[in-house]
Amino acid sequence: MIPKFTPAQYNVHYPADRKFVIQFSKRAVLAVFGIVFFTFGIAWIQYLIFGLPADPSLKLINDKTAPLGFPLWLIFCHWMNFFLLTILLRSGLSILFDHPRLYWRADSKPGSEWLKFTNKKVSENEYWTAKDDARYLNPVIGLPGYRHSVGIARSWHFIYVPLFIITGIFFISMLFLTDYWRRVVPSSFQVIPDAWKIFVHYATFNLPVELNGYYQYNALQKLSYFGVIFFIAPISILTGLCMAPSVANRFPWFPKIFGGRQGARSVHFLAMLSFLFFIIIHVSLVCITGFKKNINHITINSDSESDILGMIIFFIIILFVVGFSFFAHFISWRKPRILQKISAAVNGNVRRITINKLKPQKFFTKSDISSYFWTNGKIPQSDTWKELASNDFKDYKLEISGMVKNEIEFSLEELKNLGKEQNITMHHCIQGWTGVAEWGGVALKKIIDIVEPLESADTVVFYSFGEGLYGGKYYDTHTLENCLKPQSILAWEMNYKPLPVEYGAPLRLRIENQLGYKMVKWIQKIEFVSSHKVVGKGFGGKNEDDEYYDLIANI
Ligand SMILES: Nc1nc2c(c(=O)[nH]1)N[C@H]1C(S)=C(S)[C@@H](COP(=O)(O)O)O[C@H]1N2
Ligand SMILES: [Mo]
Repeated sequence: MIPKFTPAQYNVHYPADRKFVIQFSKRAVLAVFGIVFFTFGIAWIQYLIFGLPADPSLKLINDKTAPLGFPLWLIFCHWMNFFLLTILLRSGLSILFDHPRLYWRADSKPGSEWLKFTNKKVSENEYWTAKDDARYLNPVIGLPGYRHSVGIARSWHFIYVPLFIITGIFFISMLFLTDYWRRVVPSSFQVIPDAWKIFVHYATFNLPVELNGYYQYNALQKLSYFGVIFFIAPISILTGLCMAPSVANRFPWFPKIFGGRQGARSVHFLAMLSFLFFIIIHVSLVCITGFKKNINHITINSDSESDILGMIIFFIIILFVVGFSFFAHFISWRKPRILQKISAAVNGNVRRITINKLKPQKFFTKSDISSYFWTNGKIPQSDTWKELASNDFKDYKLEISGMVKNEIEFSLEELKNLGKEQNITMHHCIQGWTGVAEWGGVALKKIIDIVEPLESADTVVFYSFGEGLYGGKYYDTHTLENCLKPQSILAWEMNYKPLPVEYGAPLRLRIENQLGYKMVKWIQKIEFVSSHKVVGKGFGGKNEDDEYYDLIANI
């Protein structure tokens, strides 16, 4: 199942330091303890002073007015969601661990996290990349787990998200098309004090009267189901959507609802935690309150204790889900190109018919510039680059070749004489961090006009002096069309100062409608070709070749 890693891959996926730690900020710890102490404390005070409140379930014991049982569509949605959540949660964690820090601020500044899974303190004078910072996740928990599997994890996540949304829409429609909404939508605000009374029972280790779930849920149960269906699930979907840079770029107000791009990422994680918390309590209570009976409810819609068909179906479902997890790992490691292709097809098409029809907006100003900006990429080790760097790149020549009428070399001076474009933009790394910076440099269009690409040249390749994660030259490709966009520049300036070495000196790409990995740093040369298929392994870039990232990363 696990592929034979090359030594380079082995080092990446099994780093020497594999452990992760869970570190909450002081404020987050205070908030969590505050909530727990407050709720449990008040429950106990009430219990000790006023005694156990009357159990609101008593009046419901013989109430059979709500629609009873579990129709087939509901059973289907229940298990479908169970299956989908195993994939979404596990792949989501794998994505998270590629940048194991959660923030509220858009600059993703180390030190400002409310939760992180690493104890690494990032110091100002050390070159510590976001890739170095990724943590190893056990593949039993993560899909696919290990380190740096964000490309594959994203494929799983995004292939299954549409199914989750469709199931949700179908489920909620059916609730309201039938009478079943009455089982999960509280009919009055009385449900809140009633739920509290039940909570006081549980919190003080007094089990409330147990209602048969076939006919009735108790108030706390009803409120939790209502919350999961109408709050947690929609919030997961909305925060997921507004984390997409292509959405944020067109509807800047949307992520602001959740406190910006990183806020949305944090809320997305909190929604995942809520799901996890709900599942743990739900499954425990299903077990405690009569496992066999409960399973018969939700598999064969039978209230009998003796039927064993329900158990058989249950075990088949569990076997399927576990079997699928193994299958998912097999695909992830042995056939990742399939995932890369399906994910590109699904999301490429969804994007084509929706978001691509709208123009992104410019909306950052000088005051938005981040005080911290993560780095990625291996600083070039070649003697050529080091020599050039030692001389402030005075001898640097950018070589432009391939399918052009005029092959040419530019010195930095000559490039600067072509004029300067400046943009303030938010950089989105596929790993999850963001940062706002100003970039200044020459529009690629100016260079393209000079070199005059041949009719058949369709793709522009940017080669770096530096290496990729597994060795070999870092490169990436862009369509000629995209390079001609006004916000596609070769930058030599960052935040109004000469581009620092760590950020890609002497020249780096800024193609503002793309994700971070498409922006090659430490550019050595540019080549015009007929298609991305003729370069490297043929998938459009170093990360596309080795990490199964998308060829098109429009944002
Ligand atoms: N040469 C080279 N360029 C690269 C990379 C790399 O590994 N090597 N990483 C890319 C990725 S994944 C990101 S997010 C951005 C990071 O740019 P920054 O270091 O300026 O933040 O650079 C991109 N360009
Ligand atoms: Mo990145």
